Amino acid sequence: MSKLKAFIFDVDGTLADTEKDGHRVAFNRAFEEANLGWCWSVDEYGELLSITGGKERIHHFLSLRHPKFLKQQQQAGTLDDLIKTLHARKTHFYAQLLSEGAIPLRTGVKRLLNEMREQGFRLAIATTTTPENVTGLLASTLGKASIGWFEVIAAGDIVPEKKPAADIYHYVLEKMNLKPEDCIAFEDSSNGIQSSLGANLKTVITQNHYTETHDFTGAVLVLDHLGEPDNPCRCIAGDLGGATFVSVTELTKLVTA
Ligand code: XBP
Ligand code: MG
Repeated sequence: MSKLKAFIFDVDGTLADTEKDGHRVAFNRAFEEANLGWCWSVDEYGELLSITGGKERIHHFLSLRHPKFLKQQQQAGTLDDLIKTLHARKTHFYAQLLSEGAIPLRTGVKRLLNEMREQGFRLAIATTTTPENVTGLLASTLGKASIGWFEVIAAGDIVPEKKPAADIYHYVLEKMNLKPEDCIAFEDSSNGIQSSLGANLKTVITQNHYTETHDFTGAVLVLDHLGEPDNPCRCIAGDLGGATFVSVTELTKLVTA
């Protein structure tokens, strides 16, 4: 029988609502600084989120909205450098937002992480975002020491293919020498669950503004958030056994069920 040993967390959209008021704003600041005249609205950014990874997202945007500019840059051999430079500035502006405390953790995240740690569970992160975005978020919300709570922080370009590919979860499982049946993954998006299910991980979804219409077939639980004793979560799919917030007790039942 499998025994629950570890929890693996996505970051963007799962630990915190980073996209609309974080990454999107940082991209726009980088575009403005470079005088490019591009500005991603909340809705347009939602569409662009179908592509994970900031550098990949800029490339996708150019192919959709500025194909001529893209071609010129490709022919001049300057495209990769342009995207790299813009992305580095975007990471700088994102770090600034984090340090100002602009991005809080989602409901229930801090409580649940503390409970998992108190009960001796192993923790890891599997994300598409740049490594310093993860450490910056953890430091600004839970304090610098929280970076050490996670045995593995797998992020960004560390694997050949980003989500929806399963590479990042395979990487974490291998590093921690764990079997998928001994873990639960936490995700928020269709790309995220494709990645975690691709690695055979039981997956709990907490939806957000950008992902509430996504297809979460295969998730063991779909919730609006993790909940708190005084702020009940809504169970959209799966069975939380009558509980109004996610706790280790409920998660253990999901694995042994
Ligand atoms: C997150 C992402 C990230 C961020 C930006 O996807 O797609 O690209 O939007 O991060 P997931 P970078 O939550 O599925 O991991 O700009 O650092 O790439
Ligand atoms: Mg996510």
